[in-house]
Amino acid sequence: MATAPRPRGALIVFEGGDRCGKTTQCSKMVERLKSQGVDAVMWRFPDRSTSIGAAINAYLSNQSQLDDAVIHMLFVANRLEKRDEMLRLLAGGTTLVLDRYSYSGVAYTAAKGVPHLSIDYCKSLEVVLPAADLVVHMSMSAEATAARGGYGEERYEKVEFQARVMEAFGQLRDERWAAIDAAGTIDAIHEQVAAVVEPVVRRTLQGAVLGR
Ligand code: T5A
Ligand code: NA
Repeated sequence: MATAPRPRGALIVFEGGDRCGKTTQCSKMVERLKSQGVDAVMWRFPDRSTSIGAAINAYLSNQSQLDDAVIHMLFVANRLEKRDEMLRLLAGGTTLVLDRYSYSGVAYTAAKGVPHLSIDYCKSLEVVLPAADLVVHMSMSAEATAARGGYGEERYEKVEFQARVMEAFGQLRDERWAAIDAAGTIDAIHEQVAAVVEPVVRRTLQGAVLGR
């Protein structure tokens, strides 16, 4: 007798401005899911470990200059180079928790205000990537994140630019979006995050099929 196919894993995406606590919350959420027996892994975008990621890292740390369209394409390519593995993991039942994804790609470039890199154009480049089941948007004012440790070391960590990024994120809100106030304590935020993530993970593991 054939065994039933394994349900797919969920694609959970954390988004927000620089230093708002995404990595902290992603790690805690993945640990919590694993402790519940969920097969879950965390990835970060940009993935700085690939050759495209190294070029992105040089740009972000101000060691290189690149045309706005070129760095945009590198961020897109950095997701595309992980597409097949993402699809394979999701189809195999692994839940993927991503520290940034397409929404960052669109919001940060759109915040630059370059006419030929509009929100709609940027969104159009993301459609071949797997769609998120849930976007956890960690919202915090640019001024508050600027007070966090290590702020200001990378290219986009400037209060005025971050404020434009927040505005762009606001325009990307869709039905998969959950906004979390990122200004509380790490544990309090974690409980709010778990309350939105766990139902989506459960529902997905209960039998949804893989979208585009
Ligand atoms: N980008 C990214 C694009 O332009 N296009 C794209 O397509 C993509 C994918 C790098 C940059 O690239 C841009 C966006 C970014 O500018 P990144 O490596 O994710 O992206 O950089 P950051 O978002 O800046 O990542 P950080 O690691 O700096 O910030 P996190 O992950 O938001 O925050 P975290 O958890 O590391 O915490 C930052 C600090 O705050 C403390 C932590 O201990 C740490 O010191 N902290 C708290 N302090 C008080 N209260 C809390 N609740 C706290 N939570 C964490
Ligand atoms: Na991070």
